Amino acid sequence: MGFKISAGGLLVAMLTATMFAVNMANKNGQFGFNYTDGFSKFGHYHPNKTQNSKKIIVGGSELWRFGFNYTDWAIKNSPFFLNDTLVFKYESPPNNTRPHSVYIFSKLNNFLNCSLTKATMVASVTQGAGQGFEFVLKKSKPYYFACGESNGIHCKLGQMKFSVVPKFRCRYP
Ligand SMILES: *[C@@H]1O[C@H](CO)[C@@H](O)[C@H](O)[C@H]1NC(C)=O
Ligand SMILES: *[C@@H]1O[C@H](CO)[C@@H](O)[C@H](O)[C@H]1NC(C)=O
Ligand SMILES: *[C@@H]1O[C@H](CO)[C@@H](O)[C@H](O)[C@H]1NC(C)=O
Ligand SMILES: *[C@@H]1O[C@H](CO)[C@@H](O)[C@H](O)[C@H]1NC(C)=O
Ligand SMILES: *[C@@H]1O[C@H](CO)[C@@H](O)[C@H](O)[C@H]1NC(C)=O
Ligand SMILES: *[C@@H]1O[C@H](CO)[C@@H](O)[C@H](O)[C@H]1NC(C)=O
Ligand SMILES: [Cu+2]
Repeated sequence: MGFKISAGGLLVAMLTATMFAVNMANKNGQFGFNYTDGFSKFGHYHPNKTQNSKKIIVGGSELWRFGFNYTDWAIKNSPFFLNDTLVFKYESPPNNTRPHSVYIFSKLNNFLNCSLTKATMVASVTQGAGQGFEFVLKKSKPYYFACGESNGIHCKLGQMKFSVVPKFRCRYP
């Protein structure tokens, strides 16, 4: 009897220790604390929701232009994360004789065949100037982007289309 009770006590102690360890793992993403990563020395978590979100210039140094492979760019620059900001930069007319814009499709089919009549303009030909047009990836869903100019020619032949699916960012990668 006495043995059974103390074995039960030991089991409880072990479970408690395990739960404690799991709590540590969940809070910090790994075992053990790193006080520099959002924890005070009392172990209280102070999230900084904007700390990891990034601004990504679409196309990098190529910016948003005709003939650059944005599908390839998106693949090479993924993953994208929730609350990351895509920055579309393109000069306004008349300096830019081939002005661009930014459209969003809600349906994959329309994106695939560049049906811009089914898309929504999010940035006009003038909105890419200066610091560029900023678009925040707020939802965990696929986003389908394209340039809407020249009756879909920029989308179809100019390769000015890409999709991204923002992921939840792991706080402690
Ligand atoms: C704690 O985090 C800092 C900043 O991210 C890092 O430089 C340091 O190496 C980490 N220390 C440990 C023990 O993980
Ligand atoms: C959160 O992180 C951002 C980017 O690193 C920084 O500019 C900002 O000051 C931080 N805010 C707080 C409350 O720590
Ligand atoms: C653009 O890049 C994608 C992904 O790397 C590739 O599959 C496709 O063939 C490229 N398109 C052209 C026209 O080169
Ligand atoms: C994104 O930002 C909004 C507004 O700042 C915030 O409420 C939300 O929690 C953030 N989401 C993520 C996944 O960081
Ligand atoms: C056109 O380019 C000139 C010279 O770089 C610049 O001063 C002007 O602001 C530009 N105009 C527009 C509409 O971007
Ligand atoms: C593209 O696909 C959509 C949906 O299947 C269809 O409604 C539209 O007519 C198609 N457009 C073209 C130009 O093929
Ligand atoms: Cu264009």
